[in-house]
Amino acid sequence: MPRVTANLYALFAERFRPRAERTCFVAADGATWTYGDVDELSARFAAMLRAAGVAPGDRVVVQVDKSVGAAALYLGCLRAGAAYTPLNTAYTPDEVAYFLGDAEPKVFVCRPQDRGGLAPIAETAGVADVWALGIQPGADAWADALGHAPDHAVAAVASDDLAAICYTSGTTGRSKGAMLSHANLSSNALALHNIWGFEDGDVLLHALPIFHVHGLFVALHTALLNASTMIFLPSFDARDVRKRLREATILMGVPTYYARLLAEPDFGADDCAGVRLFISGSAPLTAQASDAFFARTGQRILERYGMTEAGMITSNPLDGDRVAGTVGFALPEVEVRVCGDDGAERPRGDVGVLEVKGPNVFQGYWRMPEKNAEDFRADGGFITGDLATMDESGRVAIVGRAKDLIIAGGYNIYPKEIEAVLDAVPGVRESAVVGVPHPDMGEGVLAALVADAAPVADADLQAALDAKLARFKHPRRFAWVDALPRNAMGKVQKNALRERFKAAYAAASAGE
Ligand code: MLC
Ligand code: AMP
Repeated sequence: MPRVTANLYALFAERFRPRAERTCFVAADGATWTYGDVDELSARFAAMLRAAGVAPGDRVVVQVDKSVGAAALYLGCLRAGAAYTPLNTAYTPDEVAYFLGDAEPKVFVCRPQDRGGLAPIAETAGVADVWALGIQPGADAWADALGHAPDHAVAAVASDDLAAICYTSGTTGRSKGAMLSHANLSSNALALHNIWGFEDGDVLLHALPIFHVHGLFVALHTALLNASTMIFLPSFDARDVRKRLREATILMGVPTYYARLLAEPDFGADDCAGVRLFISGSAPLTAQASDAFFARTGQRILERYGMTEAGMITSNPLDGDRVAGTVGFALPEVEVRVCGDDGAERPRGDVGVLEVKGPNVFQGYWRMPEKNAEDFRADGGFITGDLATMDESGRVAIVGRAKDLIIAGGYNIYPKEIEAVLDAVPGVRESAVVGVPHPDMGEGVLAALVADAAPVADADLQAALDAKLARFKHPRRFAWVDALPRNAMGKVQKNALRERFKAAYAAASAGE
């Protein structure tokens, strides 16, 4: 039964409207927006979306730089009942073409500088409207929104109606749209706001991108629920973040953020004096990094674990032991179990695949019934593909991945996608892509290649990658081998490659 109160925006508004005069966003240049301003700007975007014919359930695909306008557009989509579908700004036109064809949005919003190149792609995909959105109101959709009278209505939705579709790459090489409902997002936001003890006066230092779950849902939602001020930085720069930490009480980041803060000379307790909570997730935080941060600042980073398909799943406790190398306990109302391939729960302490059930678990992959049949148990449990252990107290540690996935700087990279591009390069017989330790990004991407005859020039491999894939996915190391190691079944032994090339990035620096 559709209800206004089931809309995630209604939950935020209920919390922040009584505090409308409070500062919501402080931009990098010091410009500020109150909660009242953001409420109104989102109502203008909602009016513009409605005027463009966007109806509840329609997709709005967005590939823009982080800005207050982008956040207000997201909130406008919630108000209009549209399914917000964010894309990483690093994706190439080729990748965008796939997303537009798959999501079939009513509106595609891109960066002003990309519009010329992407409009024909959107047209081919049958998208009715292409808008450009810059980081300031200019000759763009932000300025157009300001020309619309605010439409304060909030669409009535059912709790399982879609609020967002977030694409995640897949082991098959085809990206999948994870369908997240209003109830998925609101239940997770409320749980995190509660367990992380948000207080009046908390200020969030928001340096994450807002096209993925971490920055868009975990960080933004908890702050909105608390009517907290967000210091809204366009991206993570260790020096800027260090400076702005003095105004913040909470920082959320991927492990690379903490590695980069630790790499700052003299970074220490003085920088963090006002911060009550450092949170890490999206990739494993090593016990070594956690201990180094503790030694330097006196603060133990709180590590939590989640994924696009289920939002946050487990968290170390706010009060109580934050144990390095573990991701803590299931969130309230969330059930996790460590299972064998047959779905039977393993004895405590044994390694198995983590399965999750609860109000946070997504509605399935967009238009992929076969994938949904594979990844869900009959009781609604979702198979995460992460290998985990659970102790007697319910504390979970992520110990590996059953899925062939690399995580670099908090971005997921699926080897299959890269192998398909490399295998198609003339002169390449076959390839295998693995993640190996990287001092800055956690993992670095390495391609082992077998040549038909002589090795292909790096420039030719690079040209093929440039044409197809976002740069963060590109291998920065190519290793030519006589043959790929295979087991008796003929399957490539990626562990052997990871072991052989484990030092490939040992001397790499940030961004290399
Ligand atoms: C940038 N580059 C990367 C990269 N980010 N390479 C690998 N992995 C990454 N994550 C490359 C670029 O392609 C570019 O290469 C070069 O680095 C410099 O680009 P940049 O944009 O200046 O990089 P930088 O600002 O240093 O960015 C690194 C970063 C950023 C770690 C700060 O990637 C980041 O903010 N990551 C956060 C990701 C995140 O939000 N993950 C959450 C997913 S949700 P070239 O060759 O072009 O120069 C999720 C669920 C959960 O996982 O549990 O939270
Ligand atoms: P994504 O699909 O981008 O949402 O990434 C989700 C994946 O990130 C999970 O399935 C895990 O493999 C990984 N992940 C997230 N948080 C952690 C963590 N704290 N420790 C280890 N892996 C993590």
